[in-house]
Order: sequence, then structure tokens, then C-alpha cells
Amino acid sequence: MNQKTTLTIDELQDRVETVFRNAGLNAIQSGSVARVIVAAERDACKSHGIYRIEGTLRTIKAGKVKPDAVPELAAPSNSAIAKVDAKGGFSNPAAELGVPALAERARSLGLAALVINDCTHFSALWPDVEALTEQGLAALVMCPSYSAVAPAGGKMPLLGTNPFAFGWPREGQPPYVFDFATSVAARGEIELHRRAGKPLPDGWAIGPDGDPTTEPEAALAGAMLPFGGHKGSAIGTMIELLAGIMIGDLTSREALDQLGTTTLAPAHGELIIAFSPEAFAAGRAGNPFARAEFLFEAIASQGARLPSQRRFAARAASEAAGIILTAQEMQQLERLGAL
Ligand code: NDP
Ligand code: PYC
Repeated sequence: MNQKTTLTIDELQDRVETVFRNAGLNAIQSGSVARVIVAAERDACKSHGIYRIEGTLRTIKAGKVKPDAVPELAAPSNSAIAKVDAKGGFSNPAAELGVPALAERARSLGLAALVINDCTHFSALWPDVEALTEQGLAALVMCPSYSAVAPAGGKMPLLGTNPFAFGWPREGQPPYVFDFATSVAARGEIELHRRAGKPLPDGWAIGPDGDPTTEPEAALAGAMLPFGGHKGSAIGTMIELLAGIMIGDLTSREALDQLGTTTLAPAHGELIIAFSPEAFAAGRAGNPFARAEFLFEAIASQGARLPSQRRFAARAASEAAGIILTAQEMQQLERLGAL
């Protein structure tokens, strides 16, 4: 049962894409959704890798996402805000469509935003961040989710696990990127603990009775907790405001009301903001990229690691030797029709 199989990144992409094509997604949706899942698996981000295929298929089968959606871009030349209407499809092809317009505006104006509306969202945010750092831009990305997290001091799910990501480009090496849920852990991590029969660490969740729990089942039925107490709770609330209400899309509570369950992927919006560091630093002494390197060096010199360092090491290993899957994961792919 400990047998491992190694697939190249392209092989896994083919197989995952096949699953989604067989489930009825058009080429735009299936290619893009498969790319983020395979990228997560390649980077050893298990909570958003192939484990997400089943939930995504359930969401398609439940008719909660439009399998043939073709996202539409509106990018008027006199605005710093570009918008993509995902047309009820997944967020990923909408982001792929909108990022070039966003990057072009951020380069010419110094700062620009991409609003994605009406998208089903299940994925990590770092692929969207890296699409901008690759172009020499800094970026902030955020989105609501569905109510799963109690606000600090509360006991009922209200906020989403609302992911928040940031990236800063670096010359000749991977960018500085962080990407995390504003809950103590992503909901996917709780589900992975449940499947593995492992208790949760203390402080992740409360049960339906409002008391702390380390039982994954009780946590899923109760509420997750925000990271950093009132601080994470406030950042999660900011994301509801900026990437829900401000962009005219759903909050996590509204997304859950519309979906009716936490077992499918929610639909709402996403906000991506891109910055040109050169434009912001213009006229001031010092190159912002060179100054940032001093900061990163000072962090590393204390023995601390940079966020995403683990992920980029996993990526390098996968690129060199392929993606290693367990027998169980291969069986899962087989069951889903990928082999
Ligand atoms: P983690 O807690 O696993 O990691 C968060 C970030 O912190 C990563 O950038 C990670 O880098 C970094 N990090 C972890 N440990 C250290 C350390 N010791 N020193 C420095 N940096 C460190 O993330 P979460 O479980 O909170 O979130 C996982 C994913 O879930 C995210 O990609 C997020 O976008 C996604 N998500 C998506 C949602 C959605 O609605 N679409 C909802 C919630 C989450 P590294 O990867 O290198 O370890
Ligand atoms: O892991 O918290 C999570 C999550 C929710 C929606 C997508 N990912």
C-alpha cells in the first residue's frame, strides 16, 4: 500500500484535464481548472491539489457551476479597474483572461485592479499572484468563501476562510509570496485530518456547542476560528467588504445561503490588485527591488524561512523528478476516470 507512482507534470495535467472534460467542462474551463490543481500537487499543497477534484466534480454535477462558461473581459482604457465576468464558470479561466489587461494597466498607471465576478472558487490564490510577479509587479489577491469561521468572540460560522495572498517579484529567483486562509487553517486541512483519522491541533475550531474541539467532524459541524484572534477576524471582515460587497458580489454568508451546503465549491467574486514598485518609488532614493533583497536577507540571516520557500523547493523537485503520488491517490484518479 506504500507503493508510489511518479508522473510528469504534463502527464498529470492530461489526466486531470481528461476528468474534467469527461465531466462536461469546455476546453477553457477544464484546462484552467486542471492547471491550478496540478500546480498545487506539483508544489506539495495537498489541500488544493488532486484532493479537490472530487468536490469540483460534485459542484459540476449539482449544477452549481456553468460547465460551458466563456468568461468576458471589460477593460476600458480610461479606468484602472478591469473586470471579468466569469459567467458562472470557475475563477481560474477568468483570472487567466484578466491578468494581462491588469498587468498592462498596472505598468502604465502604477496601480490597477482586476475584479472577477460570478465565479465558482475552490483554489489557492498563489497562481494568480505569480502570474503578476512574473511580470515584475507586486500583487494582493483576496476572496470570500462560504461561512465557516466564527468572528473573534463569536461562536457561529459567519466569515469565510477568506484567503489572502501577496507577492513581490525578485530578480533571478522565485518571488516572495504568501498565501493563507484567514482562519487558523484552510477548511481543506480539516477535511484532510478527518480522512486521515487524525485529531486537529488545539485552537483550530469550536464544535456546534461553541466549546473548543480537536475532532474534525465536530469542527466541520461547528465553526473554524480566525487566525490571530481579533486580528485575523478583522482581516477576514475586510475581505468580505473589499472582495464581496465593494465589488458587488456575494459575501461568504450570502454564498453559503445560495449554495446551501459546505460540501460544494462556493460562487462569489475575487479581487486582484497589482502595483508597479518602480512607479511608487519613482523620485525616491534606492531601487525598491534591491532594497527588498536586503530585507529578505535580513529575515533569512536569522534562520527564518521565507513564505513559499517550501513550495518552491517542492516545485523544483517535481520539475526535476516528477510528481510522486501514493497508491491511494492513483486509485482516486483511476476511480475518477483519469487513467
Ligand atoms: P498555510 O498555513 O499552509 O501556509 C500559508 C503561507 O505561509 C504559505 O505561503 C506558506 O509557505 C507560509 N508558511 C508556512 N509556514 C511558514 C514558516 N514557518 N515560515 C514562513 N512561511 C511559512 O496556508 P493555509 O492552510 O492557511 O492555506 C492554504 C491554501 O488554501 C492557500 O493557498 C489559500 O489560498 C487556500 N485557500 C483557498 C480558499 C478559497 O476559498 N479559494 C479558502 C482558504 C484557503 P509554504 O507554502 O512554502 O509552506
Ligand atoms: O480550504 O478553506 C478552504 C477552502 C474553501 C474554499 C476553497 N478552499
